[in-house]
Amino acid sequence: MKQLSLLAAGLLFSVGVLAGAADNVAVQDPYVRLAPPNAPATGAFMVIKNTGDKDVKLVKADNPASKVTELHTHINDGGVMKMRPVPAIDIKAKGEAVLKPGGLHVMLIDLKAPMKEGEAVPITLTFDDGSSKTVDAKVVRPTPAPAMEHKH
Ligand SMILES: [Cu+2]
Repeated sequence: MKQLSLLAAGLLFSVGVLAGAADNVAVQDPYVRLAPPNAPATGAFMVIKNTGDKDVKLVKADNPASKVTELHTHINDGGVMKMRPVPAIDIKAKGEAVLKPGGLHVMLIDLKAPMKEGEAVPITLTFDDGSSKTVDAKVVRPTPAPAMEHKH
């Protein structure tokens, strides 16, 4: 009986270790930008909140809709916005990382099939302790930028 409860405790412990950082991470409003027809790539955006007291790094993203998935950011290179892969995205303890157009994003490269508005793409996020979380990102048609207001 004693051995059994020790075994049970051991199992509980390993489950806790496996869950890890992902347990303290909440993802809000994940979405994928609907790519124009025949576009080879698109971006996924979301807010990743870390409710734990340890900093977490997002080190990898994966999804079944594209052949390659990368973590990207935008940099201003002499006035031109360019995308660059980043090795990780930091989510500070009790903080959040905002993935949004023009900033950090998950890049879906080499799409296997055209996406449809409203369908969900499961995106698996892997953190630096090896734990992971999968979120369903809805495919959303990008809203056109608001028209500039002219004042005279
Ligand atoms: Cu990108």
